[in-house]
Amino acid sequence: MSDCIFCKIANGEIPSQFVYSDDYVVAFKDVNPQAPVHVLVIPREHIASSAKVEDSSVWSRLMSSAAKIARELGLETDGYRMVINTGEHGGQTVPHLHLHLLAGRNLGWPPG
Ligand code: DGP
Repeated sequence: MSDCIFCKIANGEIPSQFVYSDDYVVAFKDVNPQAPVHVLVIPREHIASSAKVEDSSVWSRLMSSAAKIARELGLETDGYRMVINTGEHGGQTVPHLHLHLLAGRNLGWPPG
């Protein structure tokens, strides 16, 4: 989508610190990190939110890429969290499906 900030990051129109990229998925550092490690994993395809996913392969690509990035960043021992905010009550602010990969400190539960 032409006015979507994450589409622009995925296609290189807006610079970002990429940590992973393949034909379907892009991962980059969050501009406003909430933990020492805060990576966003997104599909290249514009999908507005988790509620709009129709093809289950989107999930397998997103989740397996996030787990692979966590392995590559050495996060398995201490652990990490994957979060997908959806809609207003879920705290979603960017309307392009994204998975937050958070690590590097003890993360509180329940979320605020
Ligand atoms: P959410 O609230 O779940 O929709 O998360 C959106 C995240 O996107 C938020 O943590 C900040 C991040 N973000 C927003 N704009 C940009 C940007 O231009 N670049 C990067 N790297 N991250 C962004």
